[in-house]
Amino acid sequence: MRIVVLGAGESGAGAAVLAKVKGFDTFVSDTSAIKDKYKELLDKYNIPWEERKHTEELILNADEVIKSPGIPNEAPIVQKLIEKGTPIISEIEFAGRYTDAKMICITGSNGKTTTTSLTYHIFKSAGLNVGLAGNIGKSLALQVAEEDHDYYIIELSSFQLDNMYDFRAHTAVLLNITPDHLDRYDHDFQNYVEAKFRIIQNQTPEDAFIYWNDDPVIKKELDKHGIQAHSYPFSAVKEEGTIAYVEDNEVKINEPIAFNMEQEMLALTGTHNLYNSLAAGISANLAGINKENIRKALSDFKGVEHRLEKVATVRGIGFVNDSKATNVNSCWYALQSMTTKTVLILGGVDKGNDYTEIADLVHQKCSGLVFLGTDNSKLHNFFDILGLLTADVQSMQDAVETAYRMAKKGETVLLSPCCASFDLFKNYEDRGEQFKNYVLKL
Ligand code: UMA
Ligand code: ADP
Repeated sequence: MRIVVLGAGESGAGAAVLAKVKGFDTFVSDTSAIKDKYKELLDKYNIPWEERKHTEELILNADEVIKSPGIPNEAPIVQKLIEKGTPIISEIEFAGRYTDAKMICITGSNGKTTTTSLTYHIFKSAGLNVGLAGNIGKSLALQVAEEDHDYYIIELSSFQLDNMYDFRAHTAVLLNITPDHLDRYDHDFQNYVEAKFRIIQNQTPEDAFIYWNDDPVIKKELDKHGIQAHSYPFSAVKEEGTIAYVEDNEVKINEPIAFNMEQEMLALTGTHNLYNSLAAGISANLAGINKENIRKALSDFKGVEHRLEKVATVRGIGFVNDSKATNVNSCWYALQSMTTKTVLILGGVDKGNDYTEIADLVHQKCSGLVFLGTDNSKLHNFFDILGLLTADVQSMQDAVETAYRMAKKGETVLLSPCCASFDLFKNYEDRGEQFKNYVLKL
């Protein structure tokens, strides 16, 4: 049987290794130059590959194709495969066939990486044999091929969920659904919602479905989807049906084993991180990890870089890096978690943002705004009416120095841009790194 893998990045290279190890006639094709580290991996396993092209004769004869998540269905080669009726699956679907490990899968529009990392931290700290995989940057397939874990904590993007059919998540976590990636879903939000809900397909009554009870989109969809798994809804406060929440400053999880801890002991702050901590805590509770271990890990987690990351305090002014806030909703949560007056640095490539969502919080919490982008006109049009101190900058060095001058002692400078970074930076990591470097030079 011939398996062709499209794309030779993290996902494709891992899938190819697993296919080869399982004895398939395997071929890898990529339209760009393949990175050296993936070439070396493919060569180590004697897997034939091609780069800078998709040769139809070598691809259309596949019995099954594993498509990397970054390749859209509109790609001509994918269209030809669809016409031919060749099964196209994702790397996660393929890897799921070759492991009996318990799969804890996490999706949502915001909070995936944080919740996945935190869940992994709890399992790892409790001494379980656990792997971290998926959209977080590590292919599941390579780990299934080369390692042997009892549990996998897997971050799933909607792109990965798109080509999943028989895969079963033992624990599925759905954090929230807000518009994102609509360019890949015919600009129809419902298509994106359906992709997210694929996380619960094939679940049985022995499985668990953990979700945020207050998400209007999730609530609306629940009835449609015939939930088979046992449900574990959570929310910030006790509500009808919720099994995890905060009451009297205590985090409580009632099922399957009663768990409680002081809210102020949670390492991650802000309402959004309460949700992430609850979702991770329920997943750990379900795996039978004892209360002491869950409490300890929820309180000593170091956080994930570029997500509300405390950088330093310089002459009484705090600096927080939230460069991963590439949409308005994530900036809303960042501002909401601020406990002091804030100078907000925002701007970049606007994906059709509506800033109305953060207007009240900006008005309440901000003492100044620094617009960081090549074109700040939309920001001026929206925020100037608030009459706050504002400044325009086009480099991170200027942004940090300007915000530092604007902020008073006891205030916080927050980088939470609401926008993608590609106008002035390589990516959000580069933006966050530069922010931290210039803060440390103050
Ligand atoms: N390519 C083709 N033919 C095409 C188009 C692209 O061969 O027609 C090739 C590209 O040249 C490239 C490869 O396909 O070499 C790209 O594959 P990819 O974009 O799927 O990237 P991978 O390195 O395989 O990483 C993917 C995920 N990337 C995306 O979904 C865009 C990684 O998520 C994930 O960690 C990895 O699989 C392992 O599971 C990253 C991501 O940015 C973190 N995700 C998006 C996000 O978080 O917003 C969804
Ligand atoms: P993802 O992997 O889904 O992009 P991250 O954990 O990387 O999510 O967080 C992305 C951004 O969203 C960060 O700026 C973070 O502060 C914010 N965020 C984290 N968790 C949530 C949540 N549960 N709801 C809304 N925003 C969140």
